[in-house]
Amino acid sequence: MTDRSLHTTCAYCGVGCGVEIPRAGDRDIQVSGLANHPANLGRLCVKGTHLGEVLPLQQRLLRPQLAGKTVSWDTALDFISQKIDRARTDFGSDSLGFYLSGQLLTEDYYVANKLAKGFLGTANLDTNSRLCMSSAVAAYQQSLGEDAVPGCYEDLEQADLVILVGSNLAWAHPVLFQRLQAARKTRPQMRLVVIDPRATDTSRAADLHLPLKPGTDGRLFNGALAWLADQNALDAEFIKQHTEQFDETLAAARQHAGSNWAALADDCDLSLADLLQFFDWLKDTPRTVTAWSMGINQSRSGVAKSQAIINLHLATGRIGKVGATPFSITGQPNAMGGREVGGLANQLASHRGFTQADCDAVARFWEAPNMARTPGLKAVDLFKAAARGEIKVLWIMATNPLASLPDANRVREALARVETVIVSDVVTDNDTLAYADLVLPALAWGEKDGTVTNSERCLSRQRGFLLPPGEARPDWWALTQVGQRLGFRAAFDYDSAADIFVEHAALSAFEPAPNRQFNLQPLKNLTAREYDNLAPMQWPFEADGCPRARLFSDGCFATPNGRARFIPVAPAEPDAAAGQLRLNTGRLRDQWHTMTRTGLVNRLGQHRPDFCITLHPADAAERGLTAGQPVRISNALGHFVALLAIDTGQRRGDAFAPMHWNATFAAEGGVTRVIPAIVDPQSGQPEAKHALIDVEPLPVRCSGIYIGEHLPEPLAQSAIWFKRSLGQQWLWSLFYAEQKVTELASLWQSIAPENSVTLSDSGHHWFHQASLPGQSPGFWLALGDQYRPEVDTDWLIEHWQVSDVALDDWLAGKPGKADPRGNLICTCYSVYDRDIQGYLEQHPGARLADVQHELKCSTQCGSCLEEVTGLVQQCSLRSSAVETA
Ligand SMILES: Nc1nc2c(c(=O)[nH]1)N[C@H]1C(S)=C(S)[C@@H](COP(=O)(O)OP(=O)(O)OC[C@H]3O[C@@H](n4cnc5c(=O)[nH]c(N)nc54)[C@H](O)[C@@H]3O)O[C@H]1N2
Ligand SMILES: Nc1nc2c(c(=O)[nH]1)N[C@H]1C(S)=C(S)[C@@H](COP(=O)(O)OP(=O)(O)OC[C@H]3O[C@@H](n4cnc5c(=O)[nH]c(N)nc54)[C@H](O)[C@@H]3O)O[C@H]1N2
Ligand code: SF4
Ligand SMILES: [Mo]
Repeated sequence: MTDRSLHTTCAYCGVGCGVEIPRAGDRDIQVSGLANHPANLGRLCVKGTHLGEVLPLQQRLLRPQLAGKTVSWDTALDFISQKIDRARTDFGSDSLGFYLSGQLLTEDYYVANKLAKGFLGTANLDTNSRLCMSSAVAAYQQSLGEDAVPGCYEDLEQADLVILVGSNLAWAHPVLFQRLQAARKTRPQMRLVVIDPRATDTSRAADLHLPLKPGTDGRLFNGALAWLADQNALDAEFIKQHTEQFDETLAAARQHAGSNWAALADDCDLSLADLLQFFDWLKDTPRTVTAWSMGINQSRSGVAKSQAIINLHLATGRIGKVGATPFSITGQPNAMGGREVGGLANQLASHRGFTQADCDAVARFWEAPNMARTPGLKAVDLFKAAARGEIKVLWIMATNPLASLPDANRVREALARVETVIVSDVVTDNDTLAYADLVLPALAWGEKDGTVTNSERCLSRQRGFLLPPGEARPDWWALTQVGQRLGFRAAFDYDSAADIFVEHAALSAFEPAPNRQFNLQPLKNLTAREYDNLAPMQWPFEADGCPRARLFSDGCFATPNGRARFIPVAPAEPDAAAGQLRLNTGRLRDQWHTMTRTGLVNRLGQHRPDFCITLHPADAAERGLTAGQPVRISNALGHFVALLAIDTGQRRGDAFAPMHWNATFAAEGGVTRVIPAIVDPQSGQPEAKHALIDVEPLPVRCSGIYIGEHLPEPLAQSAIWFKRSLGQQWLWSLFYAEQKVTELASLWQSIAPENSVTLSDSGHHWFHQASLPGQSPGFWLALGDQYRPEVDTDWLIEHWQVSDVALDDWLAGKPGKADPRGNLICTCYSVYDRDIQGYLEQHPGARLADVQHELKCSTQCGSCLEEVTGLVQQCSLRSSAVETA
């Protein structure tokens, strides 16, 4: 650390990369990867690289607001306490609800849990991790005895076979993916298998991609177990010494998968050759890591599928060893910390459940007067109870449920029904904030202080390096103030995050169960200074206090008898689609969830600027759809509108749309409006990846682009719009079903600022008008009678406010030479696909390293490495085809 630099942890994904901040106190910063952080060793992905741009104050929530009016914290906190008090008296403790997030710090989470479960007497406290990790959690608990991820990142580097199931690691956990790719370079014997119904940047890097029928993973893994048993390729000694229930489990797997491998391949819609290749590699590779994520968890049988994966690892003894482990990859920066403090409604702090003994132990430690003794409502059920009017006060913190829970239209009705909705957030605008009675301004990344735990159980500090803006306060602080007002002064008398952390560590070491892995004993006496300087470290700790990278290496599991449990499973599959398409939803490389932060950064919008739904070309053709046109996606629950994209990497019958857009960024909302609230019966995790939908063209008479600060009423009325941040201004894409260009142009003219300049054609097919650069308020408008006005958006964004381009080009919104650069590939160095293709055309035989050297693309954060590699490969294939011909 240089004198003024500061070390912290990235705000985004569960890889948990260390970040170096050059100067404390400065909002305009260029962050870099922390060289000695064990998660990233100096690397950062594109989201991490742009962390500094997410800090501007324009859209920051700065003061508490009650019914839309600014109030003092005192008024706000009194209001909450009175509402909670009244609801408890009139309707009982279970009329209260807390909905938290894996983006809170461990300290925030700990205090919320203590308040609800220990002092208010309700376990109606759940978290968005329910939508994310809860299936893996339940599987670990049942199979291994504790919610404890057995492996570590190094295992992905040391394995000879890495299987990624339902994970788009290249986009969702880019730094981990880079570590994997770097290891493959140095250890060419390593193989990568990717199991995902659609082609992704991750699958394109694989030795074998299994584009299976969605939802058939359980059958595939059961088949693998049965096949390995037939081949006598299981670890009989490990099974005998360290596990139980093997025979029942193998019998169930055989029954589910059958023994006709051709039929199994058919059921999964795979070729028999690919299926057997996968099984063969499994048989021959003791060092196997199976890493899974949302393609497994977000399903009606996410727990059973996770168990089918764990069963396979137990049966081959591939757990707790170097390069051999089942490994669920967590999504959010502190999903793991949340699990450690009991953030789920069916857990108590420190990996405890709701047994009498656990409840008593926690109650004793907290000296809790109103200990909750039964599990509370899981996320989807909590909002269903709210819709029935049973929840009177709901406190939502660091999550945007109206945009991320399934069946958004019902979630909206639920929020409208709750008497008091409190939302703690850091931005002024998101879908959920619109339904808040009371809004509380929280400290954001860079301002807040505490700890997070990443996917490999590594605990690191997020450190504040900026002064709190306005009246924003830590989330934990707001909770403690309410606790104190409700009469629990001593229990919530914390001065700092450090105070809370040591209590959390002490509770983890209090009356520990014999085989429980989670125990922060060595950290329970940290001084404030030691906490401030805490270096990243993995739990659990050896007797001498040294961190341990792998769990269960001695074959002793966290169950009461120390044996791992095989679980017989036959995972249910999603409903069949009769004439409908199946909607798969997930992530893009440069956006984070509901876009409240990444959606404000121009550069992060460049990689995939539009909200698109992707179909196979044949499905699009069958419906008479062409790329770029707006389409209406619907089912009985609701509808949303997106633009059509076409990709042969999409299976026939399947569609994919990103989860990111919502009512804040698109007039007709996002994907969750059509996702049914079907949940896994054990974990309560919603099936977010298999909704059945219809897709039809949206009639469009006229479309437009508008750049400005606000969308003026004549244009907004009756428009279907999507908006994208340009920093101070927004760019709206507009579509109109009824009006013609001339009608809209004349409506607009009635309010157009003076001195605007116009360009239009005599046939009234298009109309462009803009304020001259430097004029205020600035705007730029194009209307046209096709799906998109013919402008080069990237060029326009760069030039609409500068006066050094020809007026006609500027008004036309494209360069005279008509030289659009295509799609942005490398956000760090602004390199477009046409730049790369142009270079490759001029330099036949150029290799990836030449392109990187010349254009610099993929040399900074590396997030685009797969795409650049793909372009180089395409080009060399094309030239060898030409040579062969
Ligand atoms: N850029 C970016 N990164 C993120 C996030 C973000 O918002 N943006 N969010 C973070 C969070 S919280 C999470 S949980 C993680 C999620 O990380 P991932 O789980 O890797 O991401 P997803 O895109 O949700 O889904 C992964 C893949 O599952 C596939 N899939 C769908 N159905 C099936 C199926 O039936 N079987 C199989 N085998 N695969 C299927 C999808 O096609 C998709 O490619 O990402 C984290 N990282
Ligand atoms: N269809 C579909 N739905 C999904 C998924 C999917 O793949 N498909 N994925 C699911 C998954 S895995 C996840 S994790 C969820 C994510 O869904 P959400 O948690 O709803 O998404 P975010 O946009 O991350 O919401 C975080 C909110 O917290 C605010 N915030 C940020 N930092 C702080 C802070 O320090 N304090 C406070 N109080 N607020 C803060 C942000 O501005 C934002 O409004 O979505 C789930 N929903
Ligand atoms: S991989 Fe990217 S988003 Fe995830 S923690 Fe690292 S820098 Fe942040
Ligand atoms: Mo997640």
